[in-house]
Amino acid sequence: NAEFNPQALEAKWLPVWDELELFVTGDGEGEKPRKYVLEMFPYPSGDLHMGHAENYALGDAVARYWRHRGFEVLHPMGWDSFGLPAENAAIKSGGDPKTWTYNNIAQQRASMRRYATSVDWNRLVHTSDPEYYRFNQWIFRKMHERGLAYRKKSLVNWDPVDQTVLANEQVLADGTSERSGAKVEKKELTQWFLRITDYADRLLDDLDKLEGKWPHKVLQMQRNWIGRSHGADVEFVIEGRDEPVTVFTTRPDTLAGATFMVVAPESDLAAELADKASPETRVNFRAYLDETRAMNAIDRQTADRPKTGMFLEQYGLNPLTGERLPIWTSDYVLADYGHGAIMAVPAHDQRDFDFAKQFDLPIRAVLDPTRLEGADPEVTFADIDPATASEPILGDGILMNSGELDGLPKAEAVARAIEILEGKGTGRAATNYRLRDWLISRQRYWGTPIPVIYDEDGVEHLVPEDQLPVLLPEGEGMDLKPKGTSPLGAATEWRQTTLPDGRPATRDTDTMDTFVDSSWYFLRFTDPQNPDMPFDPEKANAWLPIDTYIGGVEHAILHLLYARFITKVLFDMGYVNVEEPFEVLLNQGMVLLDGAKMSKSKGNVVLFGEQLDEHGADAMRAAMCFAGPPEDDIDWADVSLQAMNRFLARAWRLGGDVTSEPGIDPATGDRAVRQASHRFLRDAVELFEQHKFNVAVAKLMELVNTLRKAIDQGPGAADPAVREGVEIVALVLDCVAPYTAEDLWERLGHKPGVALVEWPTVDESLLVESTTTAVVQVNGKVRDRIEVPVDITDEALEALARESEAVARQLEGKEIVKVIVRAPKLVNIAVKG
Ligand code: ANZ
Repeated sequence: NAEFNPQALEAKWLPVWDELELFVTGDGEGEKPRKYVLEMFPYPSGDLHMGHAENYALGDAVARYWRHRGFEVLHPMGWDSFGLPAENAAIKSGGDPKTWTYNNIAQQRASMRRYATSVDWNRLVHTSDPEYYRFNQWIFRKMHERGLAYRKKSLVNWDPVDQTVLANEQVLADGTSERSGAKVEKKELTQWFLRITDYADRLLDDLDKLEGKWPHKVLQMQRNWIGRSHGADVEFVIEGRDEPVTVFTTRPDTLAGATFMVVAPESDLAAELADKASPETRVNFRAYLDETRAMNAIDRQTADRPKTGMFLEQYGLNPLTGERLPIWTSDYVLADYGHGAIMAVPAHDQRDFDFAKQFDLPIRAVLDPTRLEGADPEVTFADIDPATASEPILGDGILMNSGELDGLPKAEAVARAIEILEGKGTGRAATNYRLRDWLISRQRYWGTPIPVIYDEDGVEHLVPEDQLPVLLPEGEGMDLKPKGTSPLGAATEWRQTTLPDGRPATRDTDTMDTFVDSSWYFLRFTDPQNPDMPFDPEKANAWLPIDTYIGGVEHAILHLLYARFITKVLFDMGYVNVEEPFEVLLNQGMVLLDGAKMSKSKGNVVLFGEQLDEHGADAMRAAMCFAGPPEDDIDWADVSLQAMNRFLARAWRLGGDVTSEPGIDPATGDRAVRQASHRFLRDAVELFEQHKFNVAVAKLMELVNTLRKAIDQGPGAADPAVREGVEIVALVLDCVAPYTAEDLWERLGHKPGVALVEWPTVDESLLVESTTTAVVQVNGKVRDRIEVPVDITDEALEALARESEAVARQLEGKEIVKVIVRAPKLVNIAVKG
């Protein structure tokens, strides 16, 4: 018997598979039903890593499964190849981001081939190819035509040492830069935005359709990110000011409980009000503003931070009660949410409560929860009055101190308050979103040039479609070091251009956020070589939506939101006929080592290439599927690739032992062996479709054991049912360990290409259960379970039950008073003494 050698199998089958081109897919025009299976495409930052190994093992199991089930499967691959790491590597080494990127792609591609992911290699897409990014520019043009792309001045985080814009995540809690340690400043830049807020309602409402198909957690994260809240805009007259100030509140019912107002320190209103205050307050305000600017948004919103702020010496008037409300400024009010000003209701809002306690401001309750039906009669209002107690009243209650709202519960009071405000003309129902428009300008080199030019008056003009792509100039020799403006600004020749009418113009020197690239790549895969369009709508529609999208939860918010947004925009333009691109989303867990995330700094990185060399692709792939539910993290320290290879060898050896010829009717073989194989086939369908790959592999292991026994102990290697079973092993094994499966298939006397072999029809007559489990109870307590024929008689079942040792022990020295038998499921023996 030959030895199982995973490395030899790879060397043997890779060239054969290349030749056969098993996974080349048409345009979906065939008769077969279709599936589009996609893994999130990799960023080429070196070789593949263990996270990729998991992602592609799971995704490929799904793709291979559907092919066996008779579907035409689109399973493409590409690279998300623009972005900062390439640029930083180039700055460090003095090279060119392009060289670095395409070298890494070549390495990842070679690894992926060895890993045997069943992709259509004719459909490769690299987002840094001009053939791809020209359509980023095309989409930008189309969006601009529809008013969905616009320019606006905006404040960005600025690192004065590294001379670069920072993402919020790069600003540390103390307001310094993660890169240079410098105090981060805010700087105003004119930037391009995509109007995703126009789609906020659709992006939110359509999440309901994905319930049950996407992880609930991801849906919730998307909902929170969009952050829609319903409430009211309320106008407050300000003493000594012509225009009233509008505030947004979700609780107009609490209007009579407002005891002060707060404005965001960096709002225009705060500056204006401070200007009218005493000289001392003006100076203090400047200092407070500087402190606020140095802080990041996340810190500002942490609830348990001590409240800071100051009185601006101005007053507003409560539109309901006419009461004078002092106006304060504090950093817990954000300039870019709602109207950047609030009415503070300390009795019913935690932050306002903390602020009022800090600065000794009045607290007046307007909702009494003790008067609600079902309230605890022991608790009186005096016990919980926020004016004296240590916390506000946040929930429902009956309105009081509120004029005509008195006596109403919260929900009714909210509606009534809006009616009253509308009647007076001092307020109206309003909705607010946390979602902001998508800022896409980056002062970076390695990205898609923004296809806009400016004439001598600074007026913007889109680059005409027939002049696309705006090519990125060669990076070789270019100074890519951050210096405050985009490196493209230094490409003087590239920068100078002309308008169609011959007037001189200069190019926009920023590049696009690389999330633009990944927001539509899945559409390009349906028509990857199209020179005129991002894709032919007919081809895209033949495949859409993506049936299963597999990737890490780190993309739960931005990537998925942007991809959903661009899909909806293209839907509105008539290019695709679906509004949601991803039908089912599978978020795999992380691959950890000894419970910790792998990272270079911890020195605990398990290298993909080393694992592959040492144990082979099949053991890695099968182990990734077997390690547990795909959503859970895998601890690589608990995974044994040696053990997995022992299993694969066991499966593979079956092929050498089968002695019956192909083509003999398996129905003439052993029934019990056939039952095991066909029950496995039935279970495997459900398990693969529910992504329970680990259970599928466990059951495959059981079937291999059953077949080993059948060969060694009977009915023997010549039984056609044994051959049938081993063929089923090969076919299902292909989903998780394709090299072993292909070789096993060959050993059974077949031509190469097990990946395209169709799933056998399950013989239903073999699925009928002929035995069942009966429960034996003594005095109602379960004492034993016994396997019995489904057609057993009451008498025979009772006799079997009495023979059970566990039951006999319970009966010892006792008197049986009654025996109830319900064949074939239950025996209950009542005893006394
Ligand atoms: C009065 C009030 C009373 C409020 C009460 C809440 C409870 P969401 O749900 O997140 O939309 N708010 C409004 N604009 C703000 C800003 N720019 N910065 C910080 N806070 C702001 O929150 C809406 C509530 O957050 C609003 O309702 C307002 O406080 C506050 F018992 O108004 B509320």
